[in-house]
Amino acid sequence: MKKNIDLRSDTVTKPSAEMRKAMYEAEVGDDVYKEDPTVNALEKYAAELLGKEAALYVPSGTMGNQISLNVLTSPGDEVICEKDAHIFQYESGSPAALSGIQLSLVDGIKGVFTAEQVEPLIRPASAYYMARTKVIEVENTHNRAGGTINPLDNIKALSELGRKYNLLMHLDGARIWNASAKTGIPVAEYAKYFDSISCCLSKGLGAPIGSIVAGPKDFIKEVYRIRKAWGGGMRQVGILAAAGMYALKNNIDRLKEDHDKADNLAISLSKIPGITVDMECVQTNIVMFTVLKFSVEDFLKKSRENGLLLGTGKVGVIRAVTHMDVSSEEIGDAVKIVELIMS
Ligand code: TLP
Repeated sequence: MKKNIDLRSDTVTKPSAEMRKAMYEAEVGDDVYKEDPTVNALEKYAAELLGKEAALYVPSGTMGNQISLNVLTSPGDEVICEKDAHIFQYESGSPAALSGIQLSLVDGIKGVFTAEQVEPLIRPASAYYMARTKVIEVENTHNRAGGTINPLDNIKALSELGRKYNLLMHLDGARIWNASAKTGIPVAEYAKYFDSISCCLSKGLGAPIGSIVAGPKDFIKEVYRIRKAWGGGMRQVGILAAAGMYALKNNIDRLKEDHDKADNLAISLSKIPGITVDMECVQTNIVMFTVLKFSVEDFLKKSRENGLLLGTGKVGVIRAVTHMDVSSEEIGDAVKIVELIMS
């Protein structure tokens, strides 16, 4: 049977033979006692890569974001983020449920909002009857906007504003590696403007699980405490951290290939009558498109019947994500399937 072409997400990648070998050979210990040498090495390596004092391995990007927000805020505080931010759209209402905080949404353009937009949203410190503005959150690359990159100058301006008003900065850098691979700007340069950063090993980097939270030592100490409180203390988890280390050492540079595949896919799809692609948003490994002839559900069903798995973005939008387990040839086949459905 022909294998499906799976473009639902870059999370669908499976560990390669080399990654599995690293996992098999990993030295392990009880990480709750901080005795897992492989986890310790991963955290040290990731902290250095991100230019932060310390880092902690957590099971998922959602946990990384939510623990970070929990540590940075107190109940009743407010976090400013983009209206399509993952923490708002796709994290099960956790800011309210787990930390008692509310989100203030900014209408970004292609996922990017500016300091000028944020400043009027910052609540006056004297207004005791209002939520207290505490954090500005930035997602880079921005998933729901289509993998768009937040320009470094814009991030600098946001962080200057944050400093002016005593706000903290959190980066959802689930795909910061993609931003860095595309712009050539080191991840540490992006991370420099943030107090905390969460970034994923299990998206384009191809590890089966895991994210990294990084920041100052005292912040990470608290992250460690909350991770345990939320049931995220793990034991001989070096077996998984080895995959994360392999991913960081071997799979960052190759992300450019995923970006090229996304470019090719977007260009080909945009030539198919009845399909619209916002080409300006195709900056990394995500392609968002709309179809005229079918509802999203019908289109997804038809593509699945033809061996092509796609996902969704914003309402009415179809999402295709390129990754290491899909070849250029398969991207060509995916285009043929869409042509067939639309003909
Ligand atoms: N994104 C997933 C889905 O949740 C949509 C995907 O397939 O893209 N931040 C960003 C920007 C993300 O895109 C994701 C995952 C996360 C955080 C959460 O990571 P996990 O899935 O590890 O909790």
